[in-house]
Amino acid sequence: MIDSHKYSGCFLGLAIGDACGAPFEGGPVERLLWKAIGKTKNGKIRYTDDTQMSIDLASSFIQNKGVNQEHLAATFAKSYRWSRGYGPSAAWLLKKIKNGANWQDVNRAKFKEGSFGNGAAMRAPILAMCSPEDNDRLNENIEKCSEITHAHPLAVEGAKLIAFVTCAALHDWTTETILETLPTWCKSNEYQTKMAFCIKSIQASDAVQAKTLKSKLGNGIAASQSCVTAIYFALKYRNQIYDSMLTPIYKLGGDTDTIGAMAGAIWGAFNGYHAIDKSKIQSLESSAKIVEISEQLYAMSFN
Ligand code: F2R
Ligand code: MG
Ligand code: MG
Repeated sequence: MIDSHKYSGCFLGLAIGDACGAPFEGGPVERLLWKAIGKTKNGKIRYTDDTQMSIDLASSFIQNKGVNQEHLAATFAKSYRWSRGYGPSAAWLLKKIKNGANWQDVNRAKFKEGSFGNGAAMRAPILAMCSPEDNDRLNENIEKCSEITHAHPLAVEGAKLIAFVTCAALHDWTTETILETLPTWCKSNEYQTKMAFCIKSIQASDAVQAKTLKSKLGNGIAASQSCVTAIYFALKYRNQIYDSMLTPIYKLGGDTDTIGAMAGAIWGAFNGYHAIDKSKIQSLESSAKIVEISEQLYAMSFN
């Protein structure tokens, strides 16, 4: 049985990786904006769309005792606020749903195959906590939850990779076993090539230079430019302290909050709640609510 603290570790790892990474995300304009809106009135650090959509996904799953696409789409749309820093296409789509559109009519309206952004992958760790013992259900849930906002095959494949590695971390798989299994989880050439480099780099004794990581794995908002990068960091730093993983992620630049969120969730699933610095947890907005939701997800899976 999985230790319950791995659930709160996973969710807080995601939220803190996101909130602490937000001031470093994107270019000068985004960074300046986050300087202005990055703290709550009582001085807590604000999380972004990555955590908001994860909370929405977990809450909808708890309320419906499973995935209900209509309810989930409405929940995402109800929570939408520009100040959480959503991706442009996701923002457009959620505003349409908020104004009465069916998600099926807008999820492929901007792009023929849907969005390939990392928006489905950044919330995928939650699905690993929803079905930790049932791979078929997990696979099906990822497809259903991704489709609403990120129907593109590369977005779904990225979400699966992040969820499967989170699930392996919840079950304490060895790094060796994860590295052996990772290639079987990659379907497209794009992910296969990146994963081969990721595996070699994790096995190497030295850390890879930031410039090389950026060019070989990526640091952008497309799922194929960020999911493997997050997996590299989570596995390379699994036995080191949380902050020592976040620092090089943020130095990489680009999609820092999302790579921090995905790597943070996997790291938290390995190491649990008690491995995260208490002052970091206290500095995050709504951290008590995040712990409470994690406990509810755990109760649904194991009680
Ligand atoms: N939006 C942000 N941050 C703003 C600054 C980003 C900065 N410019 C940077 O490059 O790092 N952060 C949040 O957005 C990301 C999650 O995005 P999500 O939900 O996947 O957004 P979206 O809008 O669906 O996709 C992102 C953009 O990718 C392009 N795109 C997607 N699918 C495409 C397709 N099939 N064809 C062509 N282009 C496609 C579009 O430009 C989309 O707007 C996270 O980082 C989150 O933190
Ligand atoms: Mg974000
Ligand atoms: Mg981001």
